Amino acid sequence: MALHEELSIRIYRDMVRTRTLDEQMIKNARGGIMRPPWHSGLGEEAVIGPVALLNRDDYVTYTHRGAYVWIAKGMDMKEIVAEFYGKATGCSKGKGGTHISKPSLGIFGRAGSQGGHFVLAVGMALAAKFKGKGQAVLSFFGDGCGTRGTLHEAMNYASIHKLPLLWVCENNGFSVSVSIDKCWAIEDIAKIADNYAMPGKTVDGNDVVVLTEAAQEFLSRARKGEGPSLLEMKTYRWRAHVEGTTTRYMPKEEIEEWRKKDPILRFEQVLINQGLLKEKDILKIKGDAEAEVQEAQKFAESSPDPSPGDGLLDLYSPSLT
Ligand SMILES: Cc1ncc(C[n+]2csc(CCOP(=O)(O)OP(=O)(O)O)c2C)c(N)n1
Repeated sequence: MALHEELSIRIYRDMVRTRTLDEQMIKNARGGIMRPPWHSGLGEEAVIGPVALLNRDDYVTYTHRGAYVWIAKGMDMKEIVAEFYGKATGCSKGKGGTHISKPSLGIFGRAGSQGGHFVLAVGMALAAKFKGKGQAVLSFFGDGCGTRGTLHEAMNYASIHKLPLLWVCENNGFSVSVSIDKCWAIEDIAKIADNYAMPGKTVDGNDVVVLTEAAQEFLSRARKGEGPSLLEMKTYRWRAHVEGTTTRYMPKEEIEEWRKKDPILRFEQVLINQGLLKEKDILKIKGDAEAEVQEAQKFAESSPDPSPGDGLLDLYSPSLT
């Protein structure tokens, strides 16, 4: 299954938009005016591909490098930056911080306890199955949090009940400062799919075309009622676990090697070779992304703080849509 033109350009544009936002958020975190921590996903932009395949009413869970998911699923940058600034105009009215949510787009925040979201994804997939409208769940998880026991119960249950779910392991080689070989006894995490009688595949996580094509196949399987699957994308994070912390455990040569595999530059070359993009289109996309991020930044800075009296509002919602 090849990626069609509209999808390819949309993925490329969203990769550029998110990288531009990520770079701005790194500055914001350094500047000390933004209180919540920033977990950069620079180098992991191929995540955009599978998300770009989702419909508005599909559900998605994200790791703490979630900007790629929020943007590709359709969130407005303004409501994201404003949320990080704790402003009343943020997507959770300034009360969510890093736990970005947008229920109308199938984004329900993030489990602070790593691995907590495995079972929440199963709940979403059960809901999707009961509704019977062909919705699917795309659930990202890091290689570190994949070592939690919740993974077992969630994958086992999802497979027994043939839930419409695609697990994507965003394997960037580290759990904070602990390297993958100290967390997993196997080399390819996708191999665990066999234990749950579901298909599993490991792909080059910096090749957005290969990754998206694999996700396309697994998502269509999920939508047909054939059950869950596991896709492992091998990638690397270019920066520290969280801004402001050390990268001493990351060999400099290793970072350089991975920077050469930049998923955006690689995809850009593919699109140029296919005649889908020209140099001037690329400049325009980058310029537009920069303008969009600056507008979001200004919006967040000039937005009002939430009023203290609103602190106890929105604690319970009878409906998530
Ligand atoms: C249950 C639990 N244990 C530990 C932590 C602290 N913690 C936060 S992020 C993280 C590592 C996550 O690594 P990974 O899942 O690989 O995601 P990545 O940071 O590589 O994107 C840990 C151990 C936590 N939040 N919850």
